[in-house]
Amino acid sequence: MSGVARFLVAFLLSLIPALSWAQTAKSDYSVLIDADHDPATGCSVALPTAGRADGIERRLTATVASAPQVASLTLESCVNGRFGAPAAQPGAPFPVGFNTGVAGADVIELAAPSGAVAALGGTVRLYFAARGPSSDDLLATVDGSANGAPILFASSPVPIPTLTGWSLLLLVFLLAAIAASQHRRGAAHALSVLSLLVVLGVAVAAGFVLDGQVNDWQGVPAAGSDARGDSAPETDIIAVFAAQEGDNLFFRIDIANAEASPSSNRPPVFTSTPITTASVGNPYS
Ligand SMILES: [Ca+2]
Ligand SMILES: [Ca+2]
Ligand SMILES: [Ca+2]
Repeated sequence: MSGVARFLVAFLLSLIPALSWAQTAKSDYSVLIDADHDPATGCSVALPTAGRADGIERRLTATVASAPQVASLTLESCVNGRFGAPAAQPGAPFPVGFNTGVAGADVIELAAPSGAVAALGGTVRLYFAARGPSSDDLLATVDGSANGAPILFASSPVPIPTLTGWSLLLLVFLLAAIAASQHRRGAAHALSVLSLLVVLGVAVAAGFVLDGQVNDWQGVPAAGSDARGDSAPETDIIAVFAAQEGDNLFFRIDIANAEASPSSNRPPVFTSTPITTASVGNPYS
């Protein structure tokens, strides 16, 4: 082999670690949807260490290939026991929220048309999964325990309109007027007004944006929470959220430290050691 050929081979070999790193450094954050709340129908999703979820009809996945961004958002449907080709969802790329979540967790947001996930008005069971190059986590119940209650999400039978501008101001005015008129009528009325205000709070918080910021989640309680420290930080699920706005479903997965992913801290480094070794003798022999 000539010196030039050896040089080229050594150079190509030196690229292998960087290439393999680039291929394995991404992390997937998924909402696993049991659309008919029946574990006997759909696909099984098994994680290397965190367990498995059965009966999954849809899998919505945010892929973080190079933090701080969600590079792609895809929706897969289970057909005859296998997931079909992933369908790209609009919105990506968009930022991961750093330290904007529960207890300073990082935030991954996801969204999909509700009609593509389940029938409006239906109740679905949700699982949340995080999978990185060497770690994973799964939240299957509201508190992460084996015997905990399932995470159920009931979508509204009719799309919830987003209140903006004058319509929102009008609603505020009407509620204020109702509250004033009911003030002297006792606790029951006060409670009904309070319920209306809670609904208003959700309406005000609406206007979801896939940006890693959580102001749009104001007033939306966590759908589930999981132990911290049961996975590597970049795949450690802390809390999860679900909400409906209009014809879309929005999800949020709080991760202990998504920026701990090697993709955010360690850009590929091309080592020069093999090249030096190959060319030390006589590169022209
Ligand atoms: Ca099912
Ligand atoms: Ca947001
Ligand atoms: Ca966890």
